[in-house]
Amino acid sequence: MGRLIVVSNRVGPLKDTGRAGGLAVALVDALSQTGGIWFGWSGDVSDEGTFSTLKKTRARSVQMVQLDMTREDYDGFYAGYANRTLWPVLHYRLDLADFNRKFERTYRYVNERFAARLGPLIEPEDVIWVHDYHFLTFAADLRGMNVQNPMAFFLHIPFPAPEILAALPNAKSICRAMLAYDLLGFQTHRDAHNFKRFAVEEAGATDIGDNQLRIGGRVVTARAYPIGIDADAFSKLAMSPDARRHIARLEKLMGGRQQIIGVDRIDYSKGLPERFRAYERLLEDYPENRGRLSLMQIAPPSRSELDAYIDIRRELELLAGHVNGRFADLDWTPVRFLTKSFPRRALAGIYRASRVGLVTPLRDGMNLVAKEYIAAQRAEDPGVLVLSRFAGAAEQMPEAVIVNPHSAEEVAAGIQTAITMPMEERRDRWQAMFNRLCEHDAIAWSRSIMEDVKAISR
Ligand code: GDG
Repeated sequence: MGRLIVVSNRVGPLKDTGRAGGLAVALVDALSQTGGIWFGWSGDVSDEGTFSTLKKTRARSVQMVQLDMTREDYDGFYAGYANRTLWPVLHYRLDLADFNRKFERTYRYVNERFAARLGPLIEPEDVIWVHDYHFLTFAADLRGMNVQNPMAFFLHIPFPAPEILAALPNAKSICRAMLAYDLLGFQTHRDAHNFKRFAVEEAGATDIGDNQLRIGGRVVTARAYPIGIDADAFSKLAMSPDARRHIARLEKLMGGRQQIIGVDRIDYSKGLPERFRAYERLLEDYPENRGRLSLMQIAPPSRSELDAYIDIRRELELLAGHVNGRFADLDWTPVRFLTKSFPRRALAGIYRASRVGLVTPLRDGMNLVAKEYIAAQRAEDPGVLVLSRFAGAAEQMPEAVIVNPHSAEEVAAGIQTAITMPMEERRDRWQAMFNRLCEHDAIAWSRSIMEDVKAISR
């Protein structure tokens, strides 16, 4: 086979991938197997936009190639259609979706422009692997330029039930465009199933079994490839001197209390207000925990230019203040809400020092925090993961305490189960999940997608 071309909204890093996490590790591994190009947005807004000179950086056999967007492209494509239309719809939040024809036009245009700029760099033997909801229509644009190379796609976020997606104007045409890929990868069986159902019921495809659809004389594969993390490296990170320093600092601060940890970008999909209310419920229903537990929520802000994100941050500040006002004592703060980010090493230590990992999204493609929390635990005295049934990770981590994040009562009971769980049960559950994480790690994930796409002969 020829080279690999990876396409994603943000590109890199090529070096020091450990800092950026499992996805970068997996993609750099895939790229360095064959050499290739990682293509995407530079992160810069300029007047030339997608007509700008390509920015190129090389590290051994892998080249990063990036281009700018204009302010208008950014507003319509990235802040608009990607994050104000597709993100809410694909996370089942029709109430937050902004259906704006101009956003959609700009989205299609930016996909076309990116395809037009990548086109001349493609060689006949190359395999192309495109990532995420920013580029649903990208393959269709390349096919329109008569590019025949094998093309794979991976969706990092959920693919909703057809009944939800049908509310998106032009959903059929987006789905037909997606069928220009040869291989479509999803986080879970449910997502892959939802896609196949939509493709059959609304977009004229035929399900021919074995994860395959037939459309216009072509066969397209659609199946689940749950993303993994670099479990071994993360586990080692949790024992690094930096992580140990954080563990020692926290242990001193906690003075024998147990810590519950949450780590999420501030996003309405992550179920943070529901989580704070569930924690309040825990302190109400199980008063013996007062003064003995604390919740630390690390929540780096994201997409702060969008109203929905400003609103949720305010709501969380109010809720944290409310719970603290109601329950705090001279020497005890029930909730610590930190709206900043921490280095990855520190995070690994913080996970390890926490007795409960609380991961309760309302919808999540996978949720890597759930996996990182497990990878960071020590075999002798592992913490317990409380996990939303609506995180993709729940399909692969049934040994977690699985909860419905909409029910404060159920999440409170789940946390109570976690903090009172006997050591032997904690160990058994942890070991089963940790073994699975090591087997299905980030590199195994990208290799299985690459193997399947290479097997496709066009
Ligand atoms: C999308 C999908 C899917 C968080 N705070 C800090 C920090 N993080 C890191 C975590 C984790 C990553 O960010 C978040 O990953 P998630 O999977 O939880 O969520 P999304 O960002 O929404 O990612 C998701 C993922 O794509 C992969 O396919 O699982 O469902 O939505 O790695 O550790 N990292 C550092 N400091 C922080 O404060 N260094």
